[in-house]
Amino acid sequence: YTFTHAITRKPGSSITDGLRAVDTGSPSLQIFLQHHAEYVAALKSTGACVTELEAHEDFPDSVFVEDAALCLPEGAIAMRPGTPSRLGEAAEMKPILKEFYGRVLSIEGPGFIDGGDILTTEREILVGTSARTDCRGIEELRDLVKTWGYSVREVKTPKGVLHFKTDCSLLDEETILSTKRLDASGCFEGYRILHTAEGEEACANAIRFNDLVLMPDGFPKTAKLLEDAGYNLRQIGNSEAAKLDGGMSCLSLRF
Ligand code: CIR
Repeated sequence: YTFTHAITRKPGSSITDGLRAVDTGSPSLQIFLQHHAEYVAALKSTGACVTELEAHEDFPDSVFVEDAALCLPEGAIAMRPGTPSRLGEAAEMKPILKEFYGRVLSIEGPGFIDGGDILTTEREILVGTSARTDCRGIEELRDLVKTWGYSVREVKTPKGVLHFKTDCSLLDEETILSTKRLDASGCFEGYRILHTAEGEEACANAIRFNDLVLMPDGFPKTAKLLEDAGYNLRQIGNSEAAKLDGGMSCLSLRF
């Protein structure tokens, strides 16, 4: 959770075509841009260097850069997003990653894997199978990172939840913020778990970024819990990303 860099991409006007599980109305580009600026400012306030890519109108969901790649200290890996409209985002991200990394690998397929299903902790890489990520994608990732000494553990994203990290986030080397429904699957044995408050499951997708924890605003009980636990919390507007099932982690690649 200590990072010197982040990559973000501005939302474009095609954001109104972004994918969503349930239609709760079209996101407003203007409000999304304000929230996005707040988010970028919070990342920058920790001293990190933040690359802000211009909007890519061909890919309505490309503001959610996290799904296109996995960034590790040893190298970056372009993912293979498991939904047709997002598949091309990985190839778009590759040249950008090459500006920072000598080594950029790719998931070639036939499997699929979205960055949102990957939680990297200090001891392992957890990857949830989901509607976007399958066993073959996870196997290919496992082979790629084995040489760098990482162990990949396959877990399950709860049914009806978009990504594994929709329901959890890493807060420090041993602590994970998780919904009760995900924790109930038993996948976090050995970690310290803080549960999102009842009815506030939608704030589980937070990020620890250097000294800050960024969390969507509007979840007061969980916010208090995190503040009481000693985290330096920054609450960021997320109403428009939430209409497209996005949260804090989706909006950046961090390394
Ligand atoms: C999608 O369905 O792919 C986007 N509307 C939301 C992606 C959110 N990304 C993430 O959780 N990592």
